[in-house]
Order: sequence, then C-alpha cells, then structure tokens
Amino acid sequence: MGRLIVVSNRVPVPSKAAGSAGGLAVALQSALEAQGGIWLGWSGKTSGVREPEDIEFNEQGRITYAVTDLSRKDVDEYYTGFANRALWPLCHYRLDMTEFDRNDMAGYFRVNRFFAKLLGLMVRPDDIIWVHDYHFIPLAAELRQRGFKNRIGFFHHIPWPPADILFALPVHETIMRNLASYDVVGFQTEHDVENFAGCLLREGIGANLGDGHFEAYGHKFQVGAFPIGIETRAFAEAASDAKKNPIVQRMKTNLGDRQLIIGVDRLDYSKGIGQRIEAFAKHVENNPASRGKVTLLQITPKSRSEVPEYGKMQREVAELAGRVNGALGDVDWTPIHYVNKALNRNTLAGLYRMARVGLVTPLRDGMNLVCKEYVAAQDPSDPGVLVLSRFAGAARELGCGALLVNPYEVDSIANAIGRALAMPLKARRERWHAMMERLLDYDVSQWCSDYLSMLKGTPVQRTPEPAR
Ligand code: GDG
Repeated sequence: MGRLIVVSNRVPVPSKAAGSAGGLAVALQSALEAQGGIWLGWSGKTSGVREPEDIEFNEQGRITYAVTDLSRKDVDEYYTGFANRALWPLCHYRLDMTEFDRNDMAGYFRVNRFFAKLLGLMVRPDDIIWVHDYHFIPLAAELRQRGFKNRIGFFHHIPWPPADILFALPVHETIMRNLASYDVVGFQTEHDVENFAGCLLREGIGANLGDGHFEAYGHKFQVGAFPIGIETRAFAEAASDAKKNPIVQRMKTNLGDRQLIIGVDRLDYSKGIGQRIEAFAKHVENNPASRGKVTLLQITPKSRSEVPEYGKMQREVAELAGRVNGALGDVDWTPIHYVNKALNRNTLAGLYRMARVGLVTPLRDGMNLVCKEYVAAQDPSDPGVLVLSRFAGAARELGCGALLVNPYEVDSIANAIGRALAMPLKARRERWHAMMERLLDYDVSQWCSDYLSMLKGTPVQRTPEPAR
C-alpha cells in the first residue's frame, strides 16, 4: 500500500500551532500520529507570490507537514469569502447569512486548482488521498482531470443541509458533481447522509444503488456516516493529571463551594452562545437560591475575525455577558467568567473535570467534540452532567446519558441546567457510564480506521450509530 496523504485547509505544524482551537485539527492530529503520512494545507500566512515549488516541508515523528502560503486575494476569496461566508453558513442551515459572491466562487475553484497542482507534484500512483472539509470539495475532480487514478476520499466535518437549502447555492450542481468524483464521501451522521442522498435524488442527479453505493455523473462512489471521536483514554488521563495544573488549582480556590458550569466553543454563531448565556441568566432568575452559588465559565477563543459576521458576534456576546453580570452579579459574585482566549489543552481537560455541568448547545453542529471531551474528562466516582443540543451530531451517540435540549428554546436550556445541578450522584453515574462506554468503544482511531478501510476497499468494522 502507498502512503496516506491528508489535505485540509489548516495544518497544525506542531511548533507553530500552540493553543490552536478547532475540532478538525485536534482529531486529525491524533489519527495521523498513529497512521503516519503527509499532511498538506495552507500555512495560515499570506505572501505576494505563491508557486508550487515554495511548499515548505517539516517532518515530525511519523507526520510530514507540507504547507504553502496563499496570496491575500486567495485568502479573501477562497477562505474568508466562499468557504466561510457561503459554504459554512449554508451547511449550518443559515441561508440568511449566506453570501453568494461570484469573485469568491471563482477564487475558491482557483485555489482548489492550485492545491491539485501541488498534490500532482507529490502523489505516487499507489498513494491514498484523504481530503477534509468544505474548503476542498473540488479537489478530486481537479485531480481526475489531470489523470490521477488514486483512491481519493472526502470527509465533510460539518452538517450537510437538505436539498432545499443546498439548491439555493448557485453552483450547487458543480459541488454535487465534484463530490461524485471521490471514491468515498463521508459524513458525521446518518442524518447528513440522508440529506446528501436527498440532494442527489431530488433533481435526478444520481441514483441510489443500495448499501451506501451511489452513482452520479457517470461515477460510482460510496457514502457513509463516520461519527468523529476523540482520544478518549488519553483525554481522561490528561483530565485526571490536571489536578496539579496551576490554572486549574487557582480556579478551584476561586470557586470555593460554588458549582461550576462550563461552556467551550470557538466564537461562532453556530454554537448558540447567546441563547446559552440567556438560559443561564434565566436559571439564576428562576432560582433565587442559586445566586452566589453557581458560576458559568465560558471559554471562547476568537475565530475567523476577518469575517464581518464574526466581528459583530464578538461584540454582541461580550455585551450580553457584561449585561448579565451587571444585572445579576454582586460585590462578591461574578456569575459569568467570559474568557476570550485559547487555553492549553491540559488546562481545558482539568476545567472540564471540575465542572458539574457541561453546557453544549450549538444551534447546528456537524459532530461537536467539546461534549465528548467533557464526558471523557469526568471523575468516574463523581461525574458531572452533560446538557447537549439535539442539533449537535453527537446527540445521537450521547443521547443515552445527556440531557438533550432544544438550543433555540431558552427555557428548555434553563430547565435542563436546574435539573443537571440537582441531579443525585446515582443518576449522574448511570448517565455518565452509558456515554463513556460509547466513547471508549468508538474513539478517533476507530473513526480513522473505519474510514480508511472503506477508502481502501477493505471490509469496514463499523460500530453503528446507536438508535435513538
Ligand atoms: C468542526 C465541526 C466537528 C476550543 N477552545 C479551546 C480549544 N478548543 C478545542 C476543543 C475541541 C475543538 O477545539 C472544537 O471542536 P468542535 O468539534 O467542538 O467544533 P469545531 O471547531 O466547530 O469543529 C464540528 C469537528 O470539526 C470535528 O470534525 O465535531 O462539528 O464544526 O477539541 O477542545 N482547545 C484549546 N484551547 C481552547 O481554548 N487548546
């Protein structure tokens, strides 16, 4: 078998990616470390000229990182523009926020051609190529046009929308045609697979050949759901070891006998942070006895600040947290600790463990790794409770133990917070065990090997999604 070549927009070259937040990087890093391979993507830097020869290689352990700069125009059109102002909101069912700009679209396809050229320089005939996320949908079609016959797979980390939403995208047909050029198209959940199949069948674009096989535009390919996971055991250990971490210790002293609720999200409108803060405020208003007894720690590193919608949201969330603190706080009690920077991963693990409630309420999320990390980090003898949005991909797997909420309904979240804080130890343990069992059973290495088995055409040892 040849080498594995992974392509994703950002590549967390170890020495340069301290404190970075983002689910894809976290998951792929652990998967590739086990497997070994080449990881190609954007360096995160802009420079005037970019030539395929300028690619920078950096070998660390079993991974060779290969990164390239992009021009300012490339970044504006491909990344900030089409990927993050069209595809991201569209896939998160936010047509109201979706911007269709012709120049951005052209830039997106241009940068994909550029990456196909880069790949063309390094690919050997028996290499396997695994492309990640919405930034690179056209990559396989570009490679096929150049005559590459390698096995090429695509994994979509974010939700796949229903046909009525996708078809609002002017280039939706090209996008569907591009996806049909892969050998395997992977999604997070069966629900995404159903939406994708619906898009294929709606206008007679393709045919369902059964058992996950589809045909469209003259290509046959496989489609499957592969719920991404975390390194469950390693994360649990990190959380347990974090007792000695100075930030964790300071937080513990600070907290005293107050109960901690934790929220951790990139600052993104898909994460439902505003509704969550309002729900927390409502819980305190409805339960006067909880005043001074509970703290919400919301860790929210800034993300995509160059996209205007994100800048606006940064101001709104900061104002909201400030308003709630002003209205409900006291001289000796700040209800919400709002932290706008990325923390070290071990510190995060220790803070999750300290929290009685993990509050994860995205309006729409492909999977959501934070909820899985929260569960893995708990102390088995005294675990906390997960409050989870029914619209996170993870709801299917963790519905066995989490309190599922409708993230649009502030009252529903507020009630769940009350229930979680009051839950007796026995019930907390039972719920936690059910979730932890699933996370141990299906972790990120299982996700990776299942996907790659399908891509290599070997039998897949699938652990099916639990039925709800
Ligand atoms: C996309 C999809 C899908 C957050 N703050 C800090 C920090 N993080 C880490 C978390 C977690 C990751 O970032 C976030 O992952 P999520 O999965 O929750 O969300 P997205 O970034 O939107 O990820 C998502 C994922 O891709 C994988 O397929 O699950 O649905 O949207 O690991 O811990 N890490 C550190 N400091 C922070 O302050 N070190």
